[in-house]
Amino acid sequence: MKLEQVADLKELAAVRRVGQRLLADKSGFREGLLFDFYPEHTEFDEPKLAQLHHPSMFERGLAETEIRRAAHRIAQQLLGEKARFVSDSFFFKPAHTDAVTPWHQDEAFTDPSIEYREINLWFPLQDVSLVNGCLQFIQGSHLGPVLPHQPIGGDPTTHGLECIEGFDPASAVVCPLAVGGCTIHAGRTLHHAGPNESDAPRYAYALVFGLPRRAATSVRSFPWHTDRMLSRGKRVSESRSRGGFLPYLYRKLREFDPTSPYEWRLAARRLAKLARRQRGAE
Ligand SMILES: O=C(O)CCC(=O)C(=O)O
Repeated sequence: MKLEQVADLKELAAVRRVGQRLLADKSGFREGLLFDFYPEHTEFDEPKLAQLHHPSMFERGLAETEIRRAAHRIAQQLLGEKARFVSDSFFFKPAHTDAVTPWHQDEAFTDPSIEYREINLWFPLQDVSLVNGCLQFIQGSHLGPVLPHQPIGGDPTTHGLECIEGFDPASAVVCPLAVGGCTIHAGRTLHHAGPNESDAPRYAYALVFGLPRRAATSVRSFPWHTDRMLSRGKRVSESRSRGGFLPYLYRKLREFDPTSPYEWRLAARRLAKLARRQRGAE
């Protein structure tokens, strides 16, 4: 789905400046929240497709934008009154890159035992077209299952996932969009973006909203999560043991919905896992 003219252009320009600054400062790198979809260079100097997850943890002003309020209202119209903010992300694709955003379903990155009922509102921070990598979608894919994925190119050190079968890329719906608009996709919507062949970097700001999580109704396995060797994962654990645990806890508490018994079960499961890890470390 695509909506035109939903966000104020001045505010989007300010959001873009925040994104540029955070990326230039490599904010979130030490915490594992800034990473490249493609294999990383040690210093993160030339990312091909960078994602900064939870930028509003670093720039609190992002939590107070009219864009976020408007996105929340749209999410409530689509999912119901209980829709809550889940996360935000900046995406950065440099100029003249042949790196694509591979075909993927966002749900492929998640825990298969949990049913996520989420939507992603993706705001380009400049006009986007096929030339600089607008999003493309496979119509109706949100109604199907999570399809088989693998780390990009089968390389276990790669953070990005690519869908490897079960769809026809030739049937893609291309979504060029003027700045001010957004596309909306669900957790299982197959999506992709081509290379950025333009002279300017391509920035996007994505906001995810969701209903409280539930137990998946069928037994699923996402084998592409096994045997990964992610530099990001290492940075996450190092940062948590260095004191980054408190911001992590704060974020989790904000996401937590106390009215949902399943969210309590998930919290207990996570605490037990942390305790096991702590005992292992002693
Ligand atoms: O901006 C991009 O190229 C990727 C965006 C994306 O995959 C997402 O927001 O789920």
